[in-house]
Amino acid sequence: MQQPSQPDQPISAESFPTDPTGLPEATRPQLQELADGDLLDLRIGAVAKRLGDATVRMLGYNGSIPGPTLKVQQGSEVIVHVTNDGDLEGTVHWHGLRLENKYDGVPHETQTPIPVGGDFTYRIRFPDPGLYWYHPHIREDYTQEMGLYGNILVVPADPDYWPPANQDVLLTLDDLLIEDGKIAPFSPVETTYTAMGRFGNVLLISGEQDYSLTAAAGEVVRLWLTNTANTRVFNVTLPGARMKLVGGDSGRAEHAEFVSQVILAPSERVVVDVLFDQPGQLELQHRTPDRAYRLASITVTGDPATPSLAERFGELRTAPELAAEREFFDTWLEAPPDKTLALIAEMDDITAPGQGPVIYGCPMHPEVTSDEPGRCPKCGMKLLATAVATVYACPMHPEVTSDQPGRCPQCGMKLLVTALVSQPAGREPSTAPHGDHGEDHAHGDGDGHGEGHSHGDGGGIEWEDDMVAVNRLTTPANMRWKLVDRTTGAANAAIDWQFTEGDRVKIRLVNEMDSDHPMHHPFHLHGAGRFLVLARDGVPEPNLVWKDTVLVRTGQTVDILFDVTNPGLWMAHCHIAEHMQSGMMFSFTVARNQGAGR
Ligand SMILES: [Cu+2]
Repeated sequence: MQQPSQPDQPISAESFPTDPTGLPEATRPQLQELADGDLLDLRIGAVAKRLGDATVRMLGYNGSIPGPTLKVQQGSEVIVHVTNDGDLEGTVHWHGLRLENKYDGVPHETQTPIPVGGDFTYRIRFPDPGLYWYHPHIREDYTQEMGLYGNILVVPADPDYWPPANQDVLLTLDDLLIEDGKIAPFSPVETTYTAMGRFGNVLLISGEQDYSLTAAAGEVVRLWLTNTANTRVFNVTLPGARMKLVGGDSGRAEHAEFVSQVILAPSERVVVDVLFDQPGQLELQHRTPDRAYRLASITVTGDPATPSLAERFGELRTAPELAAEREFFDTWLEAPPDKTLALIAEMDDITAPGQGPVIYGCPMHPEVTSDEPGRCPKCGMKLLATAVATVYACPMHPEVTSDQPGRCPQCGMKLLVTALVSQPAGREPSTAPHGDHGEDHAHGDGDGHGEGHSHGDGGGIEWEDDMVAVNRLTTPANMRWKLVDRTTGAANAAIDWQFTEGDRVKIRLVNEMDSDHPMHHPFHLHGAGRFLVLARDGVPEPNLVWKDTVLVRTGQTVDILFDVTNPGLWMAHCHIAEHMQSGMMFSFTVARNQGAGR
């Protein structure tokens, strides 16, 4: 196997450029309908993006954030000529597509990175209907946060594949970390925020802070949702309208199902149909156990929908191709796993002071302290050492610290007792999105979509960054995320799985609590195939859908059945950008099946 793509080549600059002066303003994504054999030019370049009163420098495909939406026919192939005028070398990964290996966009393994000023031509195929997306695969923590993502809608060959809908609305769900009117700084040489991933404090829905849409009373709107955030998990609800789950990562669901909320981990897709039965003003929301955030405002007008699909909305269809998979389901459920992969973290004592007395505390639970190293009884996280001394710091300028109370010389703000020291490894206010869209609603009571079971309040999901001070200091050097093959003991790039085209492989993903920082991970497999979730914590998956990413909650065990179809060298990784960048990935090979005649 070739050298893994980590670490990325450092570039020699103090920081990435941040000045938006003179740049074209980011536009909204264009819909690009492409026929078989069509050519699309896709240019990566800098744009100026207005966010409230601030204008920041971001990156876009063809000048828009998100990039253009590609609408293509199932079974077709298109040619995409990519020009890189971005900030660093790049590739384009076509997420979820089972395509030819050499166009998968994995740097060094399947293609040479496209240098700044260079170009590359991809031929991409669409064997499966549904919703997919594209994004870079180098310094994804930076490039994806900067706006490099776009959707692909693959129209099924079977016109009756989806139930009828009046309109299609594609929404990318993202967040961006803004500090002092600027995008929080990135290091060009290393990924930061590797513990929790970089949570944003501004939500961007299809690139907009205030997304709005209009529907007619009685209309059925199909919402095509993609989570393009670095680490934030979204729980989408639409109070006042009926919502029907119809599809997921790769195509339709086994059963259409009425739901009150849908959860999307980074890179996951969900397709829901929504019936707006009466005129009024509604809000699409992201609900955590503590808060509700507005994702979009929806105006439902009094004009009657044409045609009226209200009646047919009540139909709950079953997909025959997935019903067929049910026939063998019990056999796979009972079979021992072919591969077992543990998801764990190793964290250095990054807050450890050099000398003097120390106490140990949990960064997530400041009330938990101990005289000795150990783990937090509440969340299992490694207790971090801190000096028993008080340090004061400016909340706006973390570089300003003092051992005395006082005021910040830069902004005059009162220095606060910090996190890091006085309260062991302490807790700061989280980076919960605020401002226009961070509306505090009544307590969401989390009426459970029924996925998996819960560990702690968040259901095994870190909904916000509750340890900002520590998180900011974590890098691949002091925080190592690992995928460990429990059979061979190999970790990350040392894992050497080999499959053959046509294989079906049962993989067990174990998110171990015995880890320095137990946390959820969205596990992604590249286009060597696609998989079904068999069971979560032993509970058989009630509604199947073909997937490329599965959320493995804290402490959870998820069994998947991987249908291996495409030969080549493919990646498996956590889709929290900062976790992948800190090494939580490996590649595996799929040999061509000589007898398959493909
Ligand atoms: Cu992860």
